[in-house]
Order: sequence, then structure tokens, then C-alpha cells
Amino acid sequence: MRRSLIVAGLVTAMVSLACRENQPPQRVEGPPTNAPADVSHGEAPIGTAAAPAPIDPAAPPRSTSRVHHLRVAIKHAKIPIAEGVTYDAWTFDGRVPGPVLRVTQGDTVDFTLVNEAPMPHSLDFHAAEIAPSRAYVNLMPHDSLHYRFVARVPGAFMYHCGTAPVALHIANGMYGAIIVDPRQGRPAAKEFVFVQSEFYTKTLRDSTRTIDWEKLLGLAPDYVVFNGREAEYAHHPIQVRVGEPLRLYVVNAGPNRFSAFHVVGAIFDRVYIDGSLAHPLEGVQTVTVPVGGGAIFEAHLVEAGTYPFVSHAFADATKGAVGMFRAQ
Ligand SMILES: [Cu+2]
Repeated sequence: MRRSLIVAGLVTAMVSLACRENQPPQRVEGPPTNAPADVSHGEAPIGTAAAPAPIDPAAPPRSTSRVHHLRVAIKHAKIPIAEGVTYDAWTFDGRVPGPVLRVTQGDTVDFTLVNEAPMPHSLDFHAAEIAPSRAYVNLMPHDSLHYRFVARVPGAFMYHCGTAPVALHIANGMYGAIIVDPRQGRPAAKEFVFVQSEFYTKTLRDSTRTIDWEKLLGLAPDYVVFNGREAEYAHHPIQVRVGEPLRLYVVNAGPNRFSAFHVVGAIFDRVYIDGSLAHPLEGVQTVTVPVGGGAIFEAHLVEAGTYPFVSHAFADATKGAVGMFRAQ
């Protein structure tokens, strides 16, 4: 019995060896060796600033209104996520990320959500304190929902579709940022909003991309992006002035990858986790923005030049989580 098992094992080993010898050698792909851009951390080619970026990174201005009538429409839409790459997305207001909303601490948000998509969706405001069972319910196609909340806590907050499976709805594009300014305001600065997120794609027959659920569960995105497009602000560098105070509202929509937010060539003067005024970090290089979280970064650039900003988790920067400030 034992001898026949040994013989069977030997035969199996010889057959598998013979099969392997008949196979062509597997091609092992190495890392690319040509840098996309001739600048430190140049993970993507740097474009000219002459053409504006598809999504303006500038923060919307503060409003003096104390009651904000906000209306968001859920729509399915095809949106570009990289040069020549179109994604079959689920969106708020037909764009990814959804619109940047901005209110002031203590203001009332009078909110209406309209579902113009052919399937149930919802919207969850991280800036609200409210019963999800009342406000974040699934909204059927052609239906609408209305409620109010008071934005009690200042910060940079995420909003997103909360319909299960939530990872699918977020990965398909249903997220955005809402800024809640402290009642007393913040010092004057040039302000930008960056929403980090991931796309997990496979190609359909008509060459548009759709979700690849296996890639999502395996945490292997094709693209990691700021404001919905691969290396958008490397292709369209953001103009700033030397020495002027910058304020960056960074929200990480995920659905999976933590952001290690860093500006190359700068040290953050202050970082407000989520936006809390109580204990800002001072003199820090890189700060984690967790999935579903936000932070407010204040910095200045000391001399003229190009300053990349990245997720310092560098596989993600390679996949598109990179942009450039051009200081003049
Ligand atoms: Cu949804």
C-alpha cells in the first residue's frame, strides 16, 4: 500500500515537472524604471497650468446664510476618471465627487434628496447628528426625502451613500465633502478641497469601465485619486503664491485605503483632525486621514517651485493620488 502511494507520488511529480517544462517561461513584470516627471515625487507627468483642471479644487466661499436649503439629486452617469478612461458611475448631482457643501457651525441644513436613478440609494452626512433609521433610509427611484439638522461640530466631513453594500455604492462614486466652518471663522487663507477615493475597474464591451468586486474585496484599486481623476492636479498644477497661507480640506472617501497626506517640501503649520479646534497638531510632516474621515491642513510654501502633494502610501501615489502646487 505504502509502496504504491510512493510510486503514485513519483509519477505525479514527474508529470507535473514535464508539464511545467512544456510551458513558456512566465513573464515577471518588474517595476517601471522611467520616471513620469523630472521632479522629486514626480509620480505622474506634470501638465501646464494653462488649462484648468476638470474639477476646480478651490473651496466654495463661506455663506452668511443661517439656514441652507440644499438639494442633491442622485443620478447614474458616465464620468472620466483618467485620460481616455470612462467609468459607469453612480453619482450625487452627476459628478464624482459630489458637490462640496459648506455651512457654518450652528447653521441649519434644510436638506432634500431626490433619487433620479433606477435603483435605491441614500445619503449619510457625517456632519449630522441624527437617527440613521429616519434620515439615511433607502430612497426608491423617483422618490425624495426631506429633513433638517443643525451642523453643531466644525470640520471637514464626508457624506456618502449608505445603501448596502456600502463599499459598492462608494466605490461607484457616491461621496463628497461638507465643510462646517467654526462660528468665529478661520484666519484668511487660500483654500482647497481634496477628496481621496479609489476606483476598482473592469472593462465592458463598449470599453467603459465598471466595478470589479473581486478587486474591491482584495483592496487592489486600479486608481487612487484626488477629486475623482487620476493625477488630476499633476496634469493641471494648482497655482499658489510663495508664502501665502494655504488651507487644505482633505476628506478620504475610500472605500478602503487610508490616506497618508503629505506635501513634499513643506511641513504643516497646523493640522486639525476632522476639523476639531481643540488640539491642532503643529509642525507635522504626514497625517493619516482614515477612510470616512477628514482633516484640515494649514501650510505655506517657502520659495518658488513645484511642490507635489501625495498619499505617502506610495502604491496609491503611483495609482494617481498625486498632485502639484506651483508656487510663484
Ligand atoms: Cu447608493
